[in-house]
Amino acid sequence: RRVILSGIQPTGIPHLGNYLGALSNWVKLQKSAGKDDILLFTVVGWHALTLPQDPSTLRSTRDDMLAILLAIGLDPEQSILFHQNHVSSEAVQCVRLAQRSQNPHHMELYWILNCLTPTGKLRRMTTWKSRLAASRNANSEDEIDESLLNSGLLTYPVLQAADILVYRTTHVPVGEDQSQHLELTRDLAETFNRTFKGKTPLFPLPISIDAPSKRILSLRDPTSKMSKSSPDTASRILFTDTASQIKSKVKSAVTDSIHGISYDPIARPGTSNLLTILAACTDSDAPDVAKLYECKGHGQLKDDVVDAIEEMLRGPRAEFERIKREKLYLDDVARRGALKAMEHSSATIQEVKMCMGLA
Ligand code: AQP
Repeated sequence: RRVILSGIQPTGIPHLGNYLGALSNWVKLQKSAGKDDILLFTVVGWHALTLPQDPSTLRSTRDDMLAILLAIGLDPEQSILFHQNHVSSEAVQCVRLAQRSQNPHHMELYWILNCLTPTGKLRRMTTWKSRLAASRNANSEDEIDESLLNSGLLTYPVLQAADILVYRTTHVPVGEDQSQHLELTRDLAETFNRTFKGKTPLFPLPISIDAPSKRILSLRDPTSKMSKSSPDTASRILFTDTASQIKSKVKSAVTDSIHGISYDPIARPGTSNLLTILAACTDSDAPDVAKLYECKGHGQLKDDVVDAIEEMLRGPRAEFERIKREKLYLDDVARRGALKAMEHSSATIQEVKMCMGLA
């Protein structure tokens, strides 16, 4: 039986990169899941706190993110949809009523795993190194000053490991950018199993489900990825963008002045990014799409990219607008999801505590 888990931070409305690189794969996984598979998709509010968040914005973005998961076709009857932080607070209230144990599961396991993680290993994470580099650029000093960064940024890969292991997840759909974190998760699972020997190893070593890697780049700076937190709003297409917003952002996307269209991510990152987007929207391969445009110009390519994105997003966008007004329904989905998730995580936490002498 496969236990599959993935999550998204409620740090803003998801963009085309989140959709093509992650969310659309979750829907495919749901469609192809066997009847014994357990699928868990979570809005990871704890992770969002590694960067400053405005509380009222965070509250509404968390709701929006759940509405988006429903709007794209994730079905709460087939997949467990939940807020990561509910498994440690709101759901506890329900569980208390049901006279079941109360456990802040993700956070408890996070602390336990933190205590098994050498800090040197976390400092070698490429995500940490790029945060350090970004902080150095922002301060334009040669010395890298770690003291400017909060410790959550250093240790959040351990929280990801806890998210995965607390459900004894066996398969994780991750992109290339997350493979180092999954490796850490496997190391921690192995360390735990070795250190606290039970009759059988407590944690499976989760493997990645190869999600076809569709890294979508910024429309303004195609050397960096499209991101929710980039200050330049024209750099990303949001899930909620209207047809005219999509058009103006794609039309102003940075490309190059080379004649004709070809797929060459190194020499032509902007043009190749548009081809990647067009290919992903139409379920084809970017190099194949490029051949169709060999003799065409950037104007034609951009027009077709605009049409393909609008065609793909129109339905889910309308569905999101409808679902987001149904606050009671959203709360109910979140509550039921958290309870179902806790059924799995509470058994893990109890066994972990038994193994460690904490029960
Ligand atoms: N540009 C991208 N192309 C393809 N996939 C992407 N993902 C993110 N950006 C791209 C994938 O989306 C999933 C959820 O991401 P997340 O919100 O949990 O965190 P993130 O990777 O940090 O995404 P953002 O948009 O860059 O958010 P901020 O700016 O808040 O940090 C992940 O599977 C991720 O790989």
